Amino acid sequence: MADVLLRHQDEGVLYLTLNRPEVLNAFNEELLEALAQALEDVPLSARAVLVQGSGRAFSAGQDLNEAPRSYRSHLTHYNRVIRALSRLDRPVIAALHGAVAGAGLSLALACDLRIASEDVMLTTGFSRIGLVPDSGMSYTLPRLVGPAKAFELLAFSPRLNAEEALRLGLVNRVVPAAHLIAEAEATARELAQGPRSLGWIKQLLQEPSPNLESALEREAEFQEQAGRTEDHQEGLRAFREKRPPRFQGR
Ligand code: T3D
Repeated sequence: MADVLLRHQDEGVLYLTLNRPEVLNAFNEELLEALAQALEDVPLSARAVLVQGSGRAFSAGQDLNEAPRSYRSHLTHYNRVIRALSRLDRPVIAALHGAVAGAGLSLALACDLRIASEDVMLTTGFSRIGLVPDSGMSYTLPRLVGPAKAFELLAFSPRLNAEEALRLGLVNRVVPAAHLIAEAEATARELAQGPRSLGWIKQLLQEPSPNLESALEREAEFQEQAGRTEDHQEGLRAFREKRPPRFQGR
């Protein structure tokens, strides 16, 4: 039987491919466990992660043929994946094509950057089967589109095309289907050559400060750490020498 999650690393990018194409990469326990483990164990040599789906979709969300006995315990698998994504101190890019539904959309929204192909179809999907959003979507979605739009998207579960998703800010960029992988790879490689401070930038945004005062405090704390990195020194040298920086992620 094929692996439900494919992994390979190249040029500092860890590629994770959801691989249950016969069910549009719907999540079962095996896939969630594999994804959680992969995200918890990203090697230090990987300075960016790219998540994608095999076949004709990114992911159709929970495998509806494997409904859980207890939703609360089942969600521990999803929550492990989302926590690992959020805690990872390196950027994660989602390459989206075809259906991105339910928990598949939750996964995408928990990534740091979303690149979509023109054939993408996004839908929250939960209300269509009488459920509430999970895997962090009640947190991530309103932060991207505002609470009123989030309610609309969650209550009616419309199918959004690439143009609508881009307009709402659910995806960063839309590219022709034939260019999706190349574009996502190029972006991931560029991030993999970025400075150590990307991890702190991610942290500042993933866990937003509750008010201006605490934002100022946290920025000062992270800037202190970033200021001590080799990458900061390299950035300063490159500026003086009028050349692009060569960051090592340290
Ligand atoms: O469990 C919990 O803890 C709760 C968590 C819930 C989180 C969620 O993700 S809730 C939302 C779950 N997802 C959905 O409701 C989406 C269900 N799928 C669809 O509505 C449609 O498949 C799509 C709109 C995504 C795509 O439509 P289309 O026409 O392009 O493809 P299709 O023919 O419907 O699907 C192709 C095959 O994939 C098909 O199998 P078959 O007939 O060829 O043998 C279909 O049954 C299968 N498939 C699609 N989605 C799922 C699935 N099988 C299992 N689970 C799925 N989610």
